[in-house]
Amino acid sequence: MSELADLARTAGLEVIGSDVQRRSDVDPAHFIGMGKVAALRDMKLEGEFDLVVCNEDLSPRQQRNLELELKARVLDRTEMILEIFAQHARTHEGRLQVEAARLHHLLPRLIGAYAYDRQVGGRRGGVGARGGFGEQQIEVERRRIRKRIRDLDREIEQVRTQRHQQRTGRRRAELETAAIVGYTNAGKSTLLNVLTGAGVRAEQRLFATLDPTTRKLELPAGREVLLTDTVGFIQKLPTDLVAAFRATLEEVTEADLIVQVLDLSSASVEDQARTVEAVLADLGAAEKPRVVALNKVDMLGPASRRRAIGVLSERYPGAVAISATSRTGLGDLLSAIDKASRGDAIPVEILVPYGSEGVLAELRKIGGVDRTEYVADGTLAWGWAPRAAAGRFRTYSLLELRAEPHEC
Ligand SMILES: Nc1nc2c(ncn2[C@@H]2O[C@H](COP(=O)(O)OP(=O)(O)OP(=O)(O)O)[C@@H](O)[C@H]2O)c(=O)[nH]1
Ligand SMILES: [Mg+2]
Repeated sequence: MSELADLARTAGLEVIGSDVQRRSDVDPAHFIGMGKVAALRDMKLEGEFDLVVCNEDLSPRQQRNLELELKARVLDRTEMILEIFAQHARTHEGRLQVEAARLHHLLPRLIGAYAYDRQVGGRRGGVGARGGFGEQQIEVERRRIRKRIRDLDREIEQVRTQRHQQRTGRRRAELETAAIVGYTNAGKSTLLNVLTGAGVRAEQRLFATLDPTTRKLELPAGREVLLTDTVGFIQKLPTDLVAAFRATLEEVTEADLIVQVLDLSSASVEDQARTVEAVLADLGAAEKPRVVALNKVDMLGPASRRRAIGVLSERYPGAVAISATSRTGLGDLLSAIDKASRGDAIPVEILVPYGSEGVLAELRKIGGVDRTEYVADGTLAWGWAPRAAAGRFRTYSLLELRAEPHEC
């Protein structure tokens, strides 16, 4: 419920109270029991609130009935999240995805919108506004929305293709890719900024980031990887949203490495970790190599810090405690990223003639150089490269026969 309050505030609402009802069954007509409905109606008559947000998803019928009883807007959790996404979407791609998700959600609710507007007159604009339609208009409106959804789907498909091409372009650069994932507000953008100077907006509110940003990250030995910051996860992530954000979420599914950021200062850090785990599994990315960063350690006292690190390290052995804002633990994190992002590395042993030092610099950038030795013909270097890129060094290789295994 406190997360729902945060969501409401992020959407620009003022939260004046919250309540929980324990029931063995959800009321199919109103979601909450009639006693609760009556109590809310009294509060509404006294002008205490003008909007109700429910932390679960409401059926179109429940939503319509509640709106009629309370003569107030009633939003469910999905709509609250969609509203925030709509407010925060900046890019063309983001806007398309949010609009598609909203329309998918709206379609079965058109009757609800109509009923509410007929009874009390529609409040246009602001959070939760749904247009009011005349009876005969509803079918026309439905058809219009279906067509718009089809157009949006087509445009989103184009965006996906473009993103795919960009990623293929990056692959050609043959750098390994890492995606930063985590619960919303965990500090993902702050981490990208502190590691790469990206200058992405990072702030104390939920879903500050919707659009992915990719930057080059230089690891201690000089190798470069591409690091992408993307949209945060949340419990009960609306399925409409996941489907609509497929283009964006492919940044995660196609990354070589996952950098998972956990907010160690949150009382719900374990729940949040479970949520992230579930979303990663949904995306088919749970088995990718992963580095876990336990962020915001600066906010904990020594004892609670030890306790929290202990609990989470059990679940994520090798997790690195960091503070993105105080810049602590970042060296260890980079080493962990370095180790985990070597992909399918194969040894490279080359002789680089003097004057071709660029080859060595390239090996440092996409793989690594462990040792060099100067000899009469040039520089001997021992290191490694991702298998996909190793071919570039073939001309200089002393390992030609070993690097290309033959099938018998
Ligand atoms: N004290 C402290 N605050 C941090 C740290 N890292 C991030 N924050 C703060 O946490 C808030 C959220 O940070 P963001 O980087 O925007 O988080 P995010 O994961 O990108 O969040 P969304 O994009 O909204 O999902 C900001 O106010 C940051 O300043 C940290 O290590 N310590
Ligand atoms: Mg962010």
